Amino acid sequence: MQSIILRGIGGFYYALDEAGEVHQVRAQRKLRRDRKPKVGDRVEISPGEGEEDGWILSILPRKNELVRPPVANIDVVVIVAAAAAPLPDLQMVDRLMINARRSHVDVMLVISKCDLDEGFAADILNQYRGASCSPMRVSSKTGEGIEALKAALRGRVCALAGQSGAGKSTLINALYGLDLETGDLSRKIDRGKNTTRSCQLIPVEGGGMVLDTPGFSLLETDVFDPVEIKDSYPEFIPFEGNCFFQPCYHASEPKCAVRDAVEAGTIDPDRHGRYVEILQDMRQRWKERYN
Ligand SMILES: Nc1nc2c(ncn2[C@@H]2O[C@H](COP(=O)(O)OP(=O)(O)OP(=O)(O)O)[C@@H](O)[C@H]2O)c(=O)[nH]1
Ligand SMILES: [Mg+2]
Ligand SMILES: [Zn+2]
Repeated sequence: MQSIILRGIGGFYYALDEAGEVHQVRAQRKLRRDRKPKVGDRVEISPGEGEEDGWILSILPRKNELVRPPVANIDVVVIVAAAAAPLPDLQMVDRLMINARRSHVDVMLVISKCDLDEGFAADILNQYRGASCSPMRVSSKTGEGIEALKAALRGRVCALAGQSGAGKSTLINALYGLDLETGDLSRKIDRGKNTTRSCQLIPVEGGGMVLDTPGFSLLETDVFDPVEIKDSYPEFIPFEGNCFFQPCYHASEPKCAVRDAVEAGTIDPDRHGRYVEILQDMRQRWKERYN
């Protein structure tokens, strides 16, 4: 019977079949060894009889998959960053974008809590103006941007990702009238408290699905050849053909058209600055891996 995995907790999975019924199932040993089922996976199951658990027999081919958050078959990753506490880590936002693009998943950037700091929200949106991520601002408190975001996500499978406390679960509640658990920020350090503990896929009106994921406080990019990082920066594309060196890292090479565009203000300097930091970090880790 074909089903989709909504949730996995402590070795159990909850799989929704085509008739709308949810089955508690476990993964067969060979699956656990080869590749673990992920939330969003389409699977073949044999449901259990009565009180018995059923089994996942096989995982159907994946359209795409992400490592962080660990989900499969996603149409779009909605990165949520707050315009107020917790202070957004924009390098983490950039790394999330790189990971998603490398997995061929669309990216959207949503600035949450706009009711708390309009100015900061505008500043962040401006940094991502060329990044092909349809930057949007929302407030789950005032309702600003909620209808527009809902329309943009309609009929798609979307995973919300970002720092703990950014307001992901609150936003899903505002979008779809749900009652997911949300949490305060820790008062001393203005950080989230990791309220959401596991990934959960929720079918919503309009034929789409939304995925709530646990926030993180640290995110590493997968290790890959540093020369490929620039390919996840759409704002570089119009310029990079004119760089003197090919390929060019757009970091410290002379006659770099991308850096010229940064100087001219066409490419955002903060976003480029963080790109160079991520590049240096990746060079280090790439070297460690192959030496
Ligand atoms: N003022 C304001 N507060 C918000 C808004 N959205 C969320 N919050 C608050 O931010 C805090 C964290 O919200 P959550 O939805 O639990 O955050 P989360 O991203 O799901 O966090 P984790 O589950 O830990 O990853 C809560 O106290 C919310 O009430 C908003 O639009 N405006
Ligand atoms: Mg949450
Ligand atoms: Zn260059």
